[in-house]
Amino acid sequence: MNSETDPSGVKLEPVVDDITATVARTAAEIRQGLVGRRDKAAGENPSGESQAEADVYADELLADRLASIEAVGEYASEEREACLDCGPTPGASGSEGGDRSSPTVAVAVDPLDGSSNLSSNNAMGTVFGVYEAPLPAAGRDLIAAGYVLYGPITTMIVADETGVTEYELTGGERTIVREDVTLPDEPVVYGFGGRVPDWPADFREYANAIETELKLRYGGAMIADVNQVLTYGGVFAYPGLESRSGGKLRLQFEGNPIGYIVERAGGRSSNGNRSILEIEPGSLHERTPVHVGNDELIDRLESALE
Ligand code: P6P
Repeated sequence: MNSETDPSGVKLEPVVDDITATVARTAAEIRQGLVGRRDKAAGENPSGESQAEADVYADELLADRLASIEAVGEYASEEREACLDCGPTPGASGSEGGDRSSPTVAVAVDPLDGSSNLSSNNAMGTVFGVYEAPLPAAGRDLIAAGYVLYGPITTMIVADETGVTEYELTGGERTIVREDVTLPDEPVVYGFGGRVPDWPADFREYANAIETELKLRYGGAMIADVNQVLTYGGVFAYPGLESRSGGKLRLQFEGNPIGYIVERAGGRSSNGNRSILEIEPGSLHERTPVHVGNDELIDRLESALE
């Protein structure tokens, strides 16, 4: 769809800008709310992982704020079983979606990616994908994606059809610090998840080669590790494992948004044999192997896994 206007004549950018501004404002409250919410919550997320109180808090804030945006028809998160219906079916424009003058979208969120880092006080993030289709949707249905990184400075990366922009967030307001963010040509860092004995032999062979060429940067929060790749060039992977061939990361909430961002920044994404964005989803919380980074490194990965 033309990024300028869709058939109903509405610019897509305002929809995306409204969502990113809402995430930026909410991120300030999420960060402040981390203190005192480091303990485990009572429940588990739909992927069977324990939740921190901060996971639940971040999800409730984001659901409340994003669901109230008129153009948001669905909200889904890693922390809740089903989609929250908050309007007409995503992808509908004015004609199908009631008296709306803009297309409706679905927002998929990982409210606090890497929340296990709360115990060790290391970086974590909030990931979001804006799909112009009902969830679960393929990554090619994304019209924008982004993440907030709770590092020494709170920063935000937003990718849409025009490219990738980095902001610093102060008091929930966005200040552009880098436009047209692209992966540096010369890769420097790598970060691979999972345990080495659990890596399939073909991935281990690839990793052995990469380890002789690049510097290890792995911190246990995808957003922080991918931000290293986006900043210095390199490759991040959470591969399929011997114990679970689908790997650990969720397609809707992690793989698609990060794959979209890295591809918009001139890199590649892969599930091991094709772009993550081409995966036809089966279920909302399905997992996928995730490999993102400089195109030459991903080309080599796909050759190694053939
Ligand atoms: P491991 C965080 O729980 C997460 O979903 C990603 O942010 C991160 O890349 C990965 O899992 C870390 O997994 O097995 O290294 O703890």
